[in-house]
Amino acid sequence: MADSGLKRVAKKLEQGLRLNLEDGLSCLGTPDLVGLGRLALAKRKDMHGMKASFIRNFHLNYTNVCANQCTFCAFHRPQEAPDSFLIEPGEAARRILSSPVEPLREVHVVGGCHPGLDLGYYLGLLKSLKQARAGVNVKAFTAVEVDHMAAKAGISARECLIELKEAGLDALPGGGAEVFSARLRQLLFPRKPDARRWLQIHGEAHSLGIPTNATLLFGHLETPQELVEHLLRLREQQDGTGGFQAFIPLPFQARNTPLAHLGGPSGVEILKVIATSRLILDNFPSIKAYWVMLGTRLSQVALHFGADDLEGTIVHEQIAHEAGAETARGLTVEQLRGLIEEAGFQAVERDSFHRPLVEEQAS
Ligand code: V47
Repeated sequence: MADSGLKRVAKKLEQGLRLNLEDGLSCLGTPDLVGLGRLALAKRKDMHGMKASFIRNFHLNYTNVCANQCTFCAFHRPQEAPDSFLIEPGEAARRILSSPVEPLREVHVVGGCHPGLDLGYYLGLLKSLKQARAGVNVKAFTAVEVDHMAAKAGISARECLIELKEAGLDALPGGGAEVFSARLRQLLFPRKPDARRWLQIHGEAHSLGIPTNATLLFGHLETPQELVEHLLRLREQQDGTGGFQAFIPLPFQARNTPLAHLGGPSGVEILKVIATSRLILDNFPSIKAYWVMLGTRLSQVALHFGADDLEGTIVHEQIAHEAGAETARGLTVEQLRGLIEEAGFQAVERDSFHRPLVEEQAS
């Protein structure tokens, strides 16, 4: 290992010490990609051995109407746009009933902040999905959507989460975090709730026994320092409230956005962020290689750089594809198993709570 910064990181890891901002910057800045990967692989093996997980799931985007109009997003539409849509609860149920994935374990539900929806819509959507498929888990609504629906209903985020849980909410997805930087928020997503609010809503969810995920949108205008600070704030939140299950780094998909000229991060940058996340987020059980945004080929490599989960079958992804993602809209279980096994790992089917399914449950 030629790089002195990475040597220091390796030594701290050997001594069981936590990485700090300087260490994170050394990881991102190292020319020794393979050396960094080795450290992350060792950490990943300590936590998961050679297992890599996935879930039979279905991504449902119930509306593309969004008041936030973030600059990095190609999915949102104004309500009056000819291609805006809103899926009613009954139609959502029909869609998951006709999903080709059997048995479906999880529905991942995310949408825009539609100004016309009230809390009744969200509760109805959850109930309808739960009724349509007995036993399915629903991972729904980012902290940004929870903030939006609570404000509209005139209740606190906590009260809102309690109602959602009673209607069938099992977990919160990790979207909407973007980058915890006031500078970038001002530039790219000024209408979204700030980092403090995003973290507070996740903390409330954890205290109610609702597990959540966290994301980072990277490869646009963020500095390495902003990126590492994002990871450190997540680690601090997890120390306090403990309910994060997985971290999902989202490489910026630039097409059809006002930032198309930026192009998005390179393969090397993506692998460095995955590895750095694994090393800094020592209290996060899982790091997902989100194949939709990484591509299936790089996702296989990411398993060697700290990732331990490939998300799932997904079936019909929309957000990344509106922004030019060239991957399939969904993968079959056989394809997911094939990707994992070809990369040299043991494929493990899991449920929404990252518990491995035993053979007969998994078939
Ligand atoms: O919230 C929007 C981001 C998120 C772009 O929790 C973009 O298990 C890249 O959060 N380029 C949605 N990213 C995806 C997401 C997710 C995906 C898979 C699993 C889980 C989970 C969560 O995508 C949005 C936003 O942060 N996003 N536009 C873009 N152009």
